[in-house]
Amino acid sequence: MEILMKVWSYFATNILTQPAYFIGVLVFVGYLLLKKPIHECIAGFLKATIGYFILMVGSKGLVDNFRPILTGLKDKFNLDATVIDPYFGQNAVTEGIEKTFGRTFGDTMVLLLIAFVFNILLVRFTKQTKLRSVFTTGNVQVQHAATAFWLILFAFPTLGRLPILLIMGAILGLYWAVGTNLTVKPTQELTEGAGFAVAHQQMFGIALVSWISEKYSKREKKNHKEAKKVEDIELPGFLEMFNENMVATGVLMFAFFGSIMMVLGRQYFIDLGPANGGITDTQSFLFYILTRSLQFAVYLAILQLGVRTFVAELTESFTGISNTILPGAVPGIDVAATFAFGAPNAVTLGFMFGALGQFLTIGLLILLKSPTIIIAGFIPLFFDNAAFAVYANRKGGIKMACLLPFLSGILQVAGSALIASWVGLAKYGGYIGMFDWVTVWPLFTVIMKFLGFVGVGIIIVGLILIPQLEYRKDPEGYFQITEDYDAYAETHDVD
Ligand code: ASC
Repeated sequence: MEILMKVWSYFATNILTQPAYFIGVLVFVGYLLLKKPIHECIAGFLKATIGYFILMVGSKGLVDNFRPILTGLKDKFNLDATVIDPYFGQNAVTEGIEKTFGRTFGDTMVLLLIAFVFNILLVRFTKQTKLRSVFTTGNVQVQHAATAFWLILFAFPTLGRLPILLIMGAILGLYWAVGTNLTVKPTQELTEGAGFAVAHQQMFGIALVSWISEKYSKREKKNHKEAKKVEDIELPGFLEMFNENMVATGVLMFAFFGSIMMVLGRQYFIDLGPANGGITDTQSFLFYILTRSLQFAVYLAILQLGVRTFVAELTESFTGISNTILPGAVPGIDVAATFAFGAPNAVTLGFMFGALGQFLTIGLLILLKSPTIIIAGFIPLFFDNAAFAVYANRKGGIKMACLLPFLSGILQVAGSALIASWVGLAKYGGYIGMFDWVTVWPLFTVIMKFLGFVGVGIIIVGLILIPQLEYRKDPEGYFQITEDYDAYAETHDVD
C-alpha cells in the first residue's frame, strides 16, 4: 500500500499536476495505442510537452507582467482588500485554515487520486453517465482542492478526515467530469472539431455564455438579421488600423494599463526597483509604460504559438485512447487553448469589457462602504472574460462578446465579495474569483450549509443529471460530435 501511495505521489507531483508533462504522456500513450513506431511516440511526447511549455510562457508572462500593476493599487492606497486571483486564493486558504478550522490540509494528493480516478471511471462508463471528457489541467486542480476544502469545512466544521475526503472526492470528481463535458459542444464548434474540451475554472460559464449567445443568434435570424461578428467589423478611415489584432491590442492596453500605471505614479515603480519589475530613477516612465503594455500582444502571440504546437498532436494521438480505453472521450485542457481559435480581437474585447464590469462593481463596493473590498486580479479578468468573448462571438457576434464578459466582471467582484466574506476567506486577503467559483460553488456551499448531507446528495444527483439532460436534447449528435465532427457539422447548424 505504502509503495503504491509513493508511486501515486510521484505521478501526481511530477505529471498529473504538471499539465505539460501530462499532455505529453497522453500523446505518448495515444500514439502507442495507435501502434506508431516508438520514435514517433517520443517525438509526439516532446512536441506536445514543448508546445504546452510555450503556452505556459505566454500565460505566465501575461500574469507576471500585469498582476503587479493591478495589485499595486492595493499597496498604493493602503487598502485592506481581497485580491481575486487563484494563487492569492490558494495562499489565503493555506494561511487561514488552521486559524479558522484548527486543521491543515495534507491530503491534496489523496484527494486528487480519488477525484481523478472517479472522473476517469465516469468517462469509462460513458454509455450510462454520458460523460465524455477528462480534466487534465493539474495546476488548477490543486487550487480547486484548496478552495473546495475550505467551503466544505465551512459547511461541515466538525466532519472527520475520511468523510471530508469522500465528499470532496465525489463532488470535485463530478464537477470536473460534468464541467468539462459541458464545454464539449461549444468547444468542438468553436475549433471545428479540434477534439478537446475545456478543463479550467469557468466551464459552467462557457456553457452558459454559449447557450445565451446561441439563443440570441437564433432570435436575430428569426428577425432576418445576422449577429455581426468581431471579425466582420471593418473600421473606416484611420480606425482601419484597429482591424489588425496586434495594433488593436497594443493601443487598447496602452490606454488601459497606462492609465493604471499613471495612477500608481512613477515613484511607485522606482520604489519597486528594476529587480522587482520596476524602473531606475533615470529611466523614461513613458517608454516603460509602452513596453509593459505592448508585452500583452507579445505574450498573447506566444500563447497562441504554443497552442498550435500541441493541439494537432493531441488531437491525432488521442484517437488512440478514444478508440480503446475511453471510447468517444476528449481531453479537457487549459482554457488558454481556446484563444488560438475564433477572432483574435474577441480576446482583447472580452478582457476590456470584463475589466469595465469589475471596476464599476469595485467602485460600487467602495461607495457602499462594503466591509470587503475587492482588488481585480489578472487571471479572472483575462482567462474567464476573454474566453467568454471568444465563445460569445462565435454564435452571438460582437454584442454578446461585449455584454457577457461585462456581466461576468460584475459577477466576479460581487460574487467574490459575498462568498469570501460569508465563509471567512476575505480576511486572509484572497479568493479564487473565477466564474464557476463565484456562481456554481457558492450555490453548492449554500445548499450544503443549510441542508447538510441531504444537500450533498442534491448536489451529486443534480450534477449527474446535467449530462443526461444534455444527451436528451440531441441523442444522435451527442457522441457524434466527438467521434466524427465532420458528419456532425453536416447535419447540425453549427454557425
Ligand atoms: C489559472 C491558473 C493559471 C492560469 C493558467 C492559464 O486559473 O491557476 O496558472 O489560469 O492556467 O493558462
